[in-house]
Amino acid sequence: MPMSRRRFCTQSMAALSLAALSKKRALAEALGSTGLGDLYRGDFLIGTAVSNRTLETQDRGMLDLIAREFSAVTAENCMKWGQVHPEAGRWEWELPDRLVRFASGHGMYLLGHTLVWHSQTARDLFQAPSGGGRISRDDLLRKMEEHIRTLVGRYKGKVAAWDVVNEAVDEDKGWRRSPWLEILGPEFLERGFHWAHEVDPAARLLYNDYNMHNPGKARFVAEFVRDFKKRGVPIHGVGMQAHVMLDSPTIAELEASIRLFADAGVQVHITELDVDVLPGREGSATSEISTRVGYSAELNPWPDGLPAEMERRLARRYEELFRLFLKYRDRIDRVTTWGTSDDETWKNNFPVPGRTNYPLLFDRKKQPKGAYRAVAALKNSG
Ligand code: 9MR
Repeated sequence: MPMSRRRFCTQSMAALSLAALSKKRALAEALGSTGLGDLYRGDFLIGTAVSNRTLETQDRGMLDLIAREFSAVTAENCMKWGQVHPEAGRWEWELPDRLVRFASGHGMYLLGHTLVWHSQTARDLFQAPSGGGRISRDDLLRKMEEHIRTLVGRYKGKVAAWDVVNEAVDEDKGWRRSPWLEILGPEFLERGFHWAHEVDPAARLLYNDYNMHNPGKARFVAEFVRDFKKRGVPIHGVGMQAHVMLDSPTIAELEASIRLFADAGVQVHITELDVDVLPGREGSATSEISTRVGYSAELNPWPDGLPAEMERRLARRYEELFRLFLKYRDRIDRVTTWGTSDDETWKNNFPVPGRTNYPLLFDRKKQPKGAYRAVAALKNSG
């Protein structure tokens, strides 16, 4: 086991207090099963994203399921700039605080998502404080530093890893032309990593993006990661979101990217795994958040349940993905699905609104699906 992974495991084990451990065990026993997180302990963490709805309603059923099945949780929305810091001087701590308490209470590894992103920002983020016009470089740097210091500082020692920068690369074109890039240049990335590290030196810091199987994008990311490491910018991991479909990307494409990032000297986190089973249209195979495709019944063929053959295909897809992840268990720290049960997935509304999708491991009644059993069987069968 390489050094970084050993250190990482020791850290997460230390975080697992005895009280939390026995609570988790009692819960697993009461429910009569061992969760995926336990099955994969020793390989990598198994995570899920926690929705605002779950935190707002304190949905017991969902929270118990998450505590039993997973060893890591990500803030799906509640720590994004626009939600936690909707305008200068205003912070909304209620939901992130609840998530932090839940994760600490169950000894779970907590992912902060995300410090710097072009989407879901505060409305006034890129406006000059005096009103009118675009913010200056110095003012934006000041805002960014204050945001990172406040957020990372509040959860120091509680958030184990941060997605410091999200989606800053534009497929084959290099840096994404976001306001961050236009105002600050690519330097904004390293500033973010340095500030987060200064505030919480123990937190693991990640760069996170989608379509990381795209060789052009992956090469670009691996190159700046190498450059960061050479120049002492504190980056510890690359997050491959992995919003995939049944047939694409191929396992070979994903494998090539995992190797590329591992060779660049960082750990890999699979950060937002889900498998879209619905028919696509041009544009639907991307996770670019601005993509929209109009609704039509032919794009929503299974509103009342997924046919058995599709369930089997979904299970086979999850199985081949987890086989790949297990092959790289020394380089992969965590595999997180983007949500727990099919009723809460963003894929019901993206890129086509109002569909019935089936991308996760638990169905709409929170029951484990064939895909879950396939993932569990990889461990149960030794
Ligand atoms: O799952 C999130 C959804 O609830 C939000 O409406 C959406 C808005 O931007 O963001 C979703 O999560 C995204 C994540 O933060 C970054 N990678 C892509 C995810 C899916 O859009």
